[in-house]
Amino acid sequence: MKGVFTALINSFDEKGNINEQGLREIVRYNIDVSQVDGLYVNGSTGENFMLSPEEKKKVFEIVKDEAGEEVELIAQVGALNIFEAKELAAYATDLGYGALSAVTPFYYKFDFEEIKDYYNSILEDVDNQMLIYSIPALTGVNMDLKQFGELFENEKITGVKFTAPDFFLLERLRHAYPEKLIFSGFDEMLLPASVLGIDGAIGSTFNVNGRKAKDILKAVHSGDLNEARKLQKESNDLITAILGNGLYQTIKEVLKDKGVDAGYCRQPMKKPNDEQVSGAKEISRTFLN
Ligand code: NGF
Repeated sequence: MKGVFTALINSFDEKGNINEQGLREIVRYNIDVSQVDGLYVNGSTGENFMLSPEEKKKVFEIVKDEAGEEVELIAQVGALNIFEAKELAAYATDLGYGALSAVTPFYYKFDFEEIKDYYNSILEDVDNQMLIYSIPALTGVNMDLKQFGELFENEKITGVKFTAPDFFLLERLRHAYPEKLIFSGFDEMLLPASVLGIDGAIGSTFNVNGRKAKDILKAVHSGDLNEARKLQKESNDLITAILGNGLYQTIKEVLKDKGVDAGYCRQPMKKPNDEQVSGAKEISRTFLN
């Protein structure tokens, strides 16, 4: 469980139904072309929070069936309905997912005891490891070093997907918990995070830019910071262009330009307009040739 993991994009048809063939093609592209080390399935990028429990299970099944043992798989099972989260955790574990992850519970202002109870409950009947999915910008849940430490007391919680620009906390976590896995979640900050000793990264743009992300990690590990800076700058030119054109829509349109049936986003996310489609084609040909 180390290295570059793609936060897997999903494929929906015109009507918003899961496009199985498209999802399989996305998995293949990530393994064969982006050459990532693993896939993070049903995360934010997979439009998880707009799927029904049955659809989430279907996505877990399709991805496992297509990827087999070729790469590591992490199943994001977090849900506000604790029974759903537990059911998904058992389901993904039975399918052979090597790790679970669960977003911190959001919307209601849960206190820390409630958050801790959520993780311990998801894990009580399941024989698998768990990465906490911390993304304060989207959940509003900010945990401090001590609180992470309390969650880590559960031995099944083996790490965190840390999607925050707080490098002070990241360094403190690395120092305090050298045995836990830390994955960074912002692709544009991969270089500074890797200098601080993360074990890997999980990100949306790796669907199309996974090889360069791996090269950034390699450059940092070999001590070649000039090369790492050059690669991060190139990646950030791409990420700036993607964010400016609509994040998920653009990743899907870039994949389509590469011959992958990445489909559309699900409502209420919009379909891309003509300008976004041509913008994505230009991004694909300018940055990803
Ligand atoms: O899309 C977001 C929203 N963040 C992703 C990633 O952290 C999400 C990040 O790659 C994720 O891992 C998941 O799908 O569960 C950004 O898209 C990227 O750094 C561009 O800003 O914050």
